[in-house]
Amino acid sequence: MQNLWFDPTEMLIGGVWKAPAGTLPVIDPSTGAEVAQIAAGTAADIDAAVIAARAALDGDWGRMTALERGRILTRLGQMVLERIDDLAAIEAADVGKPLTQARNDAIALARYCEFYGGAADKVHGQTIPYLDGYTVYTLREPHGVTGHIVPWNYPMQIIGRSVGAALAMGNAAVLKPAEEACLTALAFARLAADAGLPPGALNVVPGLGAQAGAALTAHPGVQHVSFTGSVATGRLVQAAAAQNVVPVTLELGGKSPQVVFADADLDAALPFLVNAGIQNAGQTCSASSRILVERPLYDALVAGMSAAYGRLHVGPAVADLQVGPLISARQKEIVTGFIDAGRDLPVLATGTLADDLPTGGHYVAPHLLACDDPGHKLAQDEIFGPVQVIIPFDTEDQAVQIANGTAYGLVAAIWSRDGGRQARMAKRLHAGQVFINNYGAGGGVELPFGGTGLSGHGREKGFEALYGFSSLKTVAQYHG
Ligand code: TXE
Repeated sequence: MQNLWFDPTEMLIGGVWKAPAGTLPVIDPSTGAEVAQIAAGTAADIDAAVIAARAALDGDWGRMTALERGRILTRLGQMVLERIDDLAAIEAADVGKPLTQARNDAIALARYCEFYGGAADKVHGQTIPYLDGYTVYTLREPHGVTGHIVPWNYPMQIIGRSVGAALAMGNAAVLKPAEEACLTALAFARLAADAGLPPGALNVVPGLGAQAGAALTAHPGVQHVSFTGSVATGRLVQAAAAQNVVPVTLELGGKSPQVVFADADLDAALPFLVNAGIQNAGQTCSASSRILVERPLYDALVAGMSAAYGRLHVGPAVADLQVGPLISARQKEIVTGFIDAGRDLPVLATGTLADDLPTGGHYVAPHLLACDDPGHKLAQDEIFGPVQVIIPFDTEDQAVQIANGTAYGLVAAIWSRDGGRQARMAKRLHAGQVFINNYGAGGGVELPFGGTGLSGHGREKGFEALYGFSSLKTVAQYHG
């Protein structure tokens, strides 16, 4: 790969770039070709990283004021902005993301650094009126060493929201990126050092989940674990952290519905209905894979979404079409397995695979399916690919029942012109974020994000994340 300002095979531990004992291949999902090698970090590397993080807390990093931490993050955001095109090209080759979408991720990473840079010195404690002779106040303190397990679907955004908030609060971070997506994590760490982040404040150990990941979540020197990924791995992470009795933030994906009522502005809704299903080839935790539509609007909505699907083209990341490849052969197998399991559902429309696709790439055409049965596997399970089902409903109560009728609860949207209905639905839907007449609100870094049910617990993004990455101390001073 060209234009790298770091050695992809190295790990960052305590400010030193170290060669690993072994490496893993980096496969370009657009072609199937090996484009680099990354470290296969071990439990010993994780141990060294945790020790280095603790040393940073006991050293320069731990002594820095909130203002100084904020300045470093703000500077880092600026440096990310200056490297947007390089970061986008690296991400496109590493995870197969179409260039425009990869670029948007780099912009979001910069935005997280700016937001948390600005917020670092704005997290205040309280004074609490109490008994005569006492002064009582609260302090927000860092947890200490924070472990960050990041997936491959939005590496830059998830690093920004998790590591950015942790550093702003004065924690020292150990980051284990996904084995399929380590390059932008390393690129970011290199920029962070150049921005003035002291050695050990951010450590990056690439490696396999079952090895480096498991070692990090079980390490007794880690005081907080932040995990984004599958439900199955989330359970393991929470169980491992429980042994050390440390807090965990879990963001585990979803089966997010958009509920479209007959009075909705369909033309305004259509781009959101489709894009929320196919962005990043559907490999998005907050993807909207269920479209619920009130029956009188069913035919018009199906016609509109089908026409939009007809305009979707799938190709390599560098072709920058609407849809790129899936991350891996394994993910393609999972998604095509779901499409097979939906053989009983009418296919309303599909996207188009570009001509002359590289044979080693992991391409799947987007599928739009009709589904009368809200209990169907495709209407219940997270697919994590470009597949959406349309489910009709007749009443508001039924819409709520279907929308809330999965084990997940990450995001939901309501499309209606009726203000009363908007407010009722927003209260009744099980989700960490509800959007009214939009979906995603542009992904704002300011907006607290997280789930209920199998979608996980804890909140990231916004100021809420700063509370999550800190511990509250109450000080009661008796002075008579
Ligand atoms: O996830 P894993 P996978 C869902 C999505 C997808 C499925 C499988 O449905 O099809 O999960 O993806 C690390 N201890 N999501 O297998 O295993 C791993 O190295 C500690 C939704 O990639 O959860 C990687 O860094 N860590 C999701 C991270 O966990 C471990 C995003 C995620 O991998 C570990 C990704 C262990 N024992 C997948 N095993 C979302 N919420 O957006 C693995 N890891």
